[in-house]
Parts: sequence; C-alpha cells; structure tokens
Amino acid sequence: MQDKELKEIVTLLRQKPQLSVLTGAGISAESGIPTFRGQNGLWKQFRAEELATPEAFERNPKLVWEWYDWRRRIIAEREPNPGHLVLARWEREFPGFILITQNVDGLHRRAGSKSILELHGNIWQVRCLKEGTVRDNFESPLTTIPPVCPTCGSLLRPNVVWFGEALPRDILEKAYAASSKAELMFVIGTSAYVYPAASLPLVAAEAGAKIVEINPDYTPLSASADYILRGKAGEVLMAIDEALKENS
Ligand code: BJW
Repeated sequence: MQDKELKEIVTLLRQKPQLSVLTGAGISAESGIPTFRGQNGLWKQFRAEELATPEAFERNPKLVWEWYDWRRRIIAEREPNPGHLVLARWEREFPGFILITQNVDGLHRRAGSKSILELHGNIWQVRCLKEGTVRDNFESPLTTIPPVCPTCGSLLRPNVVWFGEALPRDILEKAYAASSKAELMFVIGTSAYVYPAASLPLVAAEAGAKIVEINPDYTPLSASADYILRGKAGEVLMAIDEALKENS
C-alpha cells in the first residue's frame, strides 16, 4: 500500500467531502464473481456480441438465458466482501454519499448500501418483452429457460442494459448530477472501458473533484486520477477505513 497517498486520502475524507463512488465488476471479484474482461473474465469464455446484445437475445434467448442463469447461480452462492461492507458504512458516515455501480449482481444492496444508482440494471429483475413490466425474480436455478411472463406468457428478459441500449435515463441523470457535485470520487474495480459509465469520473474531475482509483491494473482512467491505489478493492478499502478510524 502506498503510504503517502493513503495518508492524503484519509486527510481528504476527514474533511467530510461530498463523496461519490463508481464501482465495477472488480469490487465483486473478491466475493468470487468473475469480472468481464481480463484473465478469467466472462468475455474470455463467451463472446460479448453473442450474449450481451439485444440482437443476441432475439437470435437465441435460450442461450442468453442459460448464461444469465449460470451467473445468477454463482452470485446466489456468494457473499458481499469487505469492500462492499466498507462502502455501506461510508454511506452512513458521509452525508450526501452516492454509490454508482455498473454491477448487476446486487451485492452492494446485500451489504447494506441503500443509496445506489444501478447504471446497468439488476440481474435479479426480469422484464416482460410485451408489457415492459419489471419484476423481481430470485429463482435460482430457473425452472424454465427462457422464462415467460406469468400474466401474458410473453418472453421475459433480464432487466439489464446490453450494448447499444440506452441506460435508464433517470438513473443516468442522477449519476451525472452526483459526479458533477462530487468533491471526491472513488473509482473502484472498473476497466473504465464502457461508456457512458466511464465518462462519469471525467465529469467529476472537470467539475473539480479529486479522483481516487482503486484497481490492481492500469486503466484508461489512471492518467486522469489524482491518487492511484494499486490493489484489491476489499483490502485497499479496509486499509483506508482502518486508517480513517485511527486517532479520529
Ligand atoms: C479489480 C479486482 C479487485 C479485478 N479489486 N479491482 C463512447 C465511446 C465509445 C463507445 C461508446 C460510447 N458511448 C457508447 C458506446 C458504446 C458502448 C461502449 O461503451 N462500448 C465500449 C465497448 C467501447 N456503450 C453502450 O452500448 C452503452 N449504451 C449506450 O451508450 O447507449 C447509447 C444510446 C442512447 C440512446 C438510445 C440508444 C443507445 C451500454 C453499455 C452496457 C454495458 N453492459 C454490460 C453488460 C450488463 C449486463 C450483464 O452484466 O450481463 O455491463 S457490458 C459489461 O461491461 C457490464 C459491465 O457493467 C461493464 C463494465 O465492466 P467493468 O465493470 O468495468 O468490468 P471489467 O471486467 O471490464 O473490469 C474489471 C476491472 O476490475 C479491471 O480493471 C480489473 O483490473 C479490476 N479488478 N479484480 C479491484 N479484487
């Protein structure tokens, strides 16, 4: 851990800044949930364009649902890790704290976070293709693949955002607002590759926020970050949280 950077970040946090956090798949990696890109990433085993696009779903809903059912089963067996838990605590300690996540796994909520903007939807929700209604669905494994709407019998899809689809407008607007007003923004466990999510830290930086990146690897955002903590999200967040509590 980089001691000087850690101390400076703790000093900033003690000033109780307007704090926003953007997370990606890397924060759930320590819970045992595969990330998308990288060595054991989901895209190594499956081609993104075959599974995470509306065209793929139209072509083969059963295949796409099998992939989601497999991921839902992995997630259902896993627990939030110390990284999720620290962020849930920070929500209670920092007034105006906003958590923006690209993750669909629901682990932030399970860790106790409440003020969450889920940019890419939630894997535990389904949407009727005909009626557009959204429902929770925690059945794992699914008994019928592809699942159908209990009221009209039409095909259900996962309530997530695929490539080429617009992000939910109200959520995206809130995420831009939270980024513009942030004084400090943590960007944790994202390759910063997928837009518009990747533009949020740039909006925050442009508006004057200090940016802290937590990631074991270099990302396109690294060049614009004020502080870079190279390491695993859970370990780094625990270290910051412990330092924050010392002599406070
Ligand atoms: C650790 C760690 C540990 C490992 N601790 N860290 C502008 C420029 C260029 C392209 C575009 C643009 N605007 C839009 C586009 C197109 C496209 C896009 O961005 N393409 C890129 C590939 C270039 N964007 C879209 O299509 C978006 N839609 C859109 O813009 O619509 C416009 C529109 C408007 C009006 C009408 C119609 C359209 C939609 C994007 C949807 C993304 N969907 C997915 C799937 C969600 C559902 C599902 O889960 O199945 O979202 S793709 C996938 O990538 C998923 C993720 O949320 C997202 C980001 O991935 P993330 O979280 O960063 O994960 P990884 O795996 O990439 O990175 C993990 C990181 O963790 C790594 O850095 C590791 O080092 C690190 N790590 N262990 C900390 N222990």
